[in-house]
Amino acid sequence: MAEIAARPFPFAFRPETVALVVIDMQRDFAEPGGFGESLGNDISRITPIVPAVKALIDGFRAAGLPVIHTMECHRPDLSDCPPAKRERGNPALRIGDEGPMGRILVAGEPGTAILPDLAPLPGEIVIEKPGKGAFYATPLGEKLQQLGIRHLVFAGVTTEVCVQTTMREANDRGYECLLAEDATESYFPEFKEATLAMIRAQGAIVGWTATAEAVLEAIADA
Ligand code: TIU
Repeated sequence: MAEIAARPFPFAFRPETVALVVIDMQRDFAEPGGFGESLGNDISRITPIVPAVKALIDGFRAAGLPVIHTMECHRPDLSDCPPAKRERGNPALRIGDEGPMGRILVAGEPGTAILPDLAPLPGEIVIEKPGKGAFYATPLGEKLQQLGIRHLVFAGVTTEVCVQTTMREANDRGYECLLAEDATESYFPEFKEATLAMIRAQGAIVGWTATAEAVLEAIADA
């Protein structure tokens, strides 16, 4: 077993059963005129994590380990978008509305694309997801089973929404989950800190947290 220096205690994993899951590093959450800004958020908080996310992606690729990308988006006819999700709150632009980067959170539009520095390589798994969790209404579970994956390292945005939801889904499905602390971000710094704390509380009730550097050291040694 290899080990990542993590909190609340070291994260043991087998190199042949670990994958990186990069959650929703899309223009819609990081650039002006996208979904994140339409909800009233300070989107400038997101791009500073790109170098750490990129370092993780590069490290997993260099080690020959799977990199899985997710994208929150909906079909053009919005048949997979519950009205409750579209009607929630008082956003400047709703899901499916035409914005400066195309239709908000609609698959195939410029705004839903993954940030260019973090773009998937041909052959990497890309999961389009209609919900906050990446297992709900997607083939992610089957893909992980096919690959024999048991340990998941998470990065991406936002910490307390899509990342935490997916980690909880994964935890309930029996995966050992670790979140890279400096490769995830929230629009609310206090929510990020609270999420990291609640994940590792109670003896890693949801999972572990560690720096991207600690993950990369362990991957390189494994
Ligand atoms: N609003 C917010 O914080 N997040 C989302 O809507 N989606 C993701 O976290 N990807």
